Amino acid sequence: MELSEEILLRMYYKMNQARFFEEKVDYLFSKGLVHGTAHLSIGQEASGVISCLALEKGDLVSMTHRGHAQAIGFGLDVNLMMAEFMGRARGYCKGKGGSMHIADVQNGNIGANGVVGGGFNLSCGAALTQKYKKTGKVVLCFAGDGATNQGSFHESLNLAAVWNLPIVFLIENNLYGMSSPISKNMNIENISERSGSYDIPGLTIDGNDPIEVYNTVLKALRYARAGRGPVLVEAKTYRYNGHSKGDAQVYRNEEEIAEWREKDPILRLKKYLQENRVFTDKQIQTMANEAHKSIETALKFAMESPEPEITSVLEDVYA
Ligand SMILES: Cc1ncc(C[n+]2csc(CCOP(=O)(O)OP(=O)(O)O)c2C)c(N)n1
Ligand SMILES: [Mg+2]
Repeated sequence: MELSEEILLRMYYKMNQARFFEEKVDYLFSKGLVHGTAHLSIGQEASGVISCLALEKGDLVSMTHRGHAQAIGFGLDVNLMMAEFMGRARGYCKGKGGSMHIADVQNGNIGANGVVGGGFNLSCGAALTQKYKKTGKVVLCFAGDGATNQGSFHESLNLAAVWNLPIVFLIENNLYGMSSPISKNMNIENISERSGSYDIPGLTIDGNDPIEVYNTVLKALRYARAGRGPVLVEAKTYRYNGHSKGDAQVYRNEEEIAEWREKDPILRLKKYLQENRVFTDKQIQTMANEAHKSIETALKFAMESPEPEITSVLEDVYA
C-alpha cells in the first residue's frame, strides 16, 4: 500500500523521538539522577511506535514493562512521560508510578504494566466494553515473547476468540525473556502458531521493517474493527541494550547485537525515504533534529517540575 508523506513523516519523527527519549533515560541513570529501573526498547522502535500509528482516534492500547516507544507511538506527551520517569509531580501518575506505570486511561492508554502478561486480561475487558457499547474501537495489546508462556495469554486468547472481541495482540518477539533465549522457553519457532489453538488469524512479520509493521497492523485492526474477532501478530525484533539496568548480558555476544544493528528500523526507514525520494536529506535531518529538541524540552520540563508533596503520599491509593 502507498503510504502518504504525512504518515511517513510521523513514522520517522516518532521513531527518532522514542530513540532519543530512551537514550536520555539511559544517560540519566548513568548520572545517578534516577532511581529504580527501566527497560529500554532501543532497536524495537518499528514494532513499538509504528504499530500504534495504525490506530484510529479512540482506539485503546495496553503496554508492557518495555513501553516507552509504545507510549510515544500512541501519542502520549513526552513532557509528562519524562516527568513521570523522573518521579515528578507533573508526570502522568503524579510521579508515583515511574517508567513501568505510565498511563493515560482517560485517553485510552490503559497503561504500562510491571506484571509480565498482566495486560492480556485487562485488554480483553477493555475490548469487551467496546463490543458491548458498540463503539467501533479496537484494543491493541502489546506483550513480549516471554509473556506468551503465561497462562493469562492463553486464557485471554481463548476468551477473545470465543467472544469475538475487537483486539489485536501484538507480540514483540525480541528473542529473549530476560536472559532466556526463546528456544529454551518454547518448542515452536513462530509464536503466531499459537493462534491455531484458538482458531484466530496469526501472522509473523519482520518487526524491524516499519512499512511491513504499519501495513500488517492496519490490516489486523481493520479485521478486528469489522467485528471478525481478534488477531495475533508476532513482530520479530531485538533490543540492543540489556534487559534492564544492571544486566551483564553474558547470554549473548557482540556479533549478534551487531547483526541486528544492521537491520535497525530507523536506518531502514531513512533508506526508504531516500531511495524513494520522499524527502530530501535536509528534510530528513530536520525531522530528526526536531525529535531531538522535543526530548531536550521534555527533560527541562521534568527538571523544573517539583517532586510530589509528602502529604500526597496516600492520595490515589486504591489498595
Ligand atoms: C508475572 C511476572 N513474572 C516475572 C516477572 C519478572 N520479569 C520482568 S520482565 C521479564 C521477562 C519478560 O520477557 P518478555 O515478555 O519477552 O518481554 P521483554 O522483557 O523481552 O520485552 C520477567 C520474567 C514479572 N515482572 N512479572
Ligand atoms: Mg522478550
